[in-house]
Amino acid sequence: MKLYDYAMAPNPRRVRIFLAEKGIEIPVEQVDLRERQNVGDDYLAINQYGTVPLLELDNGKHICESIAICRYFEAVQPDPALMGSDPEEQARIEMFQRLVELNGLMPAGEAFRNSHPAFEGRGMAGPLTMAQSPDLAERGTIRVGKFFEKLDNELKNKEFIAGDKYSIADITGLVAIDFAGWSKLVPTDSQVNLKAWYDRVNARPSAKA
Ligand SMILES: N[C@@H](CCC(=O)N[C@@H](CS)C(=O)NCC(=O)O)C(=O)O
Repeated sequence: MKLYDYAMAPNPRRVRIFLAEKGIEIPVEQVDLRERQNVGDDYLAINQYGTVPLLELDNGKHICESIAICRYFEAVQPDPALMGSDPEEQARIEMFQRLVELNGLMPAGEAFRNSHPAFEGRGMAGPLTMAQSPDLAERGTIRVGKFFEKLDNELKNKEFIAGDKYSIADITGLVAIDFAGWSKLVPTDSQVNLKAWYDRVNARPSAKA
């Protein structure tokens, strides 16, 4: 088994944090996105989408998509549960994970990819050549601001995003906020619930993964 990773990239970090929380260690191979190794023939042969993370199983098969990879490890090693333990909790955690991914992580990516000079011609992750879109960067920036507002509101009376337990929703939330910071998008001082939650999850040893 091996995880194809890129240490600087946000999505593989979600998997690394998840594994650290579970205390699982597996071999890791770096795919250098700056050198465009992810769109070389060798990598595309195992993942035609040209993205990381990618999990290679012992049977030689592959699983891409961060949450699918996390789902695999949750099934292999249920403790500690990071995706819920009963039907309602599972649905609630999935709901928040998805909300944070769609409204925080993806807009943070839109803002960054569509404005940073290093991503010229790389408006989309993977092998497609796609021009940057300043409109998408602007839209991403606005949406990240709205996301901070909503998350601050959500965290008014809760320790973690999905309730009283740390979960995959917090992992995606932490990674989304750090990624937004690459575009200098940060919570405001008045977003005290969000900031307190951030400090809580960022203080966990897994945040360094
Ligand atoms: N939804 C995918 C997104 C994967 C993704 O976009 N990964 C980025 C790194 S954070 C990537 O591989 N980028 C390749 C590129 O920029 O060409 C997941 O969660 O795994």
